[in-house]
Amino acid sequence: MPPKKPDTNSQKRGANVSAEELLGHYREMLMIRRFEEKAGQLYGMGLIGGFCHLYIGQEAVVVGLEAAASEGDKRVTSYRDHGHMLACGMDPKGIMAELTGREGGFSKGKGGSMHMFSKEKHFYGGHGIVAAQVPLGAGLAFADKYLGNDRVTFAYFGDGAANQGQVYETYNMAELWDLPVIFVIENNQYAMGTSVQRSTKSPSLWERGAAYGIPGEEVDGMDVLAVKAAGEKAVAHCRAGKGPYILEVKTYRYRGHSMSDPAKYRTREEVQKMRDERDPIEQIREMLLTGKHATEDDLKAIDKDIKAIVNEAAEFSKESPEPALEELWTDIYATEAPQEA
Ligand SMILES: Cc1ncc(C[n+]2csc(CCOP(=O)(O)OP(=O)(O)O)c2C)c(N)n1
Ligand SMILES: [Mg+2]
Repeated sequence: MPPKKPDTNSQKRGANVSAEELLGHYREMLMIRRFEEKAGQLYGMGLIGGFCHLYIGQEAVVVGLEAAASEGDKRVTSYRDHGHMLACGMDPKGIMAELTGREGGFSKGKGGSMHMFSKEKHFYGGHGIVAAQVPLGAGLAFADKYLGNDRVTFAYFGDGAANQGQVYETYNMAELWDLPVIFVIENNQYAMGTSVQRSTKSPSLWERGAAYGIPGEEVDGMDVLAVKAAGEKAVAHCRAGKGPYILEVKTYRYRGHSMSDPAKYRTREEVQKMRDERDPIEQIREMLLTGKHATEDDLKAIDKDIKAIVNEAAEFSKESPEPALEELWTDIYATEAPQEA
């Protein structure tokens, strides 16, 4: 189904973009959506335990920014992390198996949805403590500055996290030391059940950087091309040694905060309106079809391929064994078992 009211600005922007690029964004965003839908199903079947925060609706944020990143750039985010991992190229099998707590998962089944890492892909988590990843992101950028390379770190956090004190301590140091870090505020308008309007009287979150001398801007987070363009600008700023940059990306989460969410803080109509009018995947689909870059059948074939990859990941996540009991004593700071009293 095409969006009921196609976004004319983004359609215009898409006119100059190659079919290859549009198809790439389409495929990556659809991969995240199908993966998250499957994760939701596995959770419902009792195969995933603990917390699980889905990224459905926010796909354009991470896909747009990854398109602006280069090999060696780093990323760190919150617990709503599955999309970030898929977009930076981590294997869907390893992510799904971590969700089901299996040996084949990125944290050997011991971290779960919120705590996964990949040194190879420069993905530094996956953090359950709201805003804790923000100073960590500045630390990663500090390491790169110290080493004298031109790497950039993307530190993602939410609108709720943006009210945490440690964010502002980090802004101060990052600007003082000209650290190459892009602070990405994924403003999905809610922190659990609290809307931005209920949590702050200064709702323009990126403007808070001005107090520390950090430039930034607001970005339409439902438009992958707009996100990519803003990401390129921010990356150029950081790589030129000019210090940090803030992107407040306006987005929307379609599902509940976590898997149990009474959803009393917004109406169904509000969610439906966003899906109908602003969906990031539908916008690209529309560009592909109207620009005659792809047919309905081509897009169906892409969906089929993606579903096959996701199903394979789900099978792997069921077949991979649970970690052995001895694994309780590995990958931790203290390695000695507690003594009998
Ligand atoms: C320090 C801390 N306080 C509270 C919580 C509980 N908590 C988990 S998620 C969340 C809301 C965060 O919202 P936001 O930053 O907007 O991110 P989103 O979930 O929308 O991606 C809260 C309060 C926590 N995990 N850590
Ligand atoms: Mg939020």
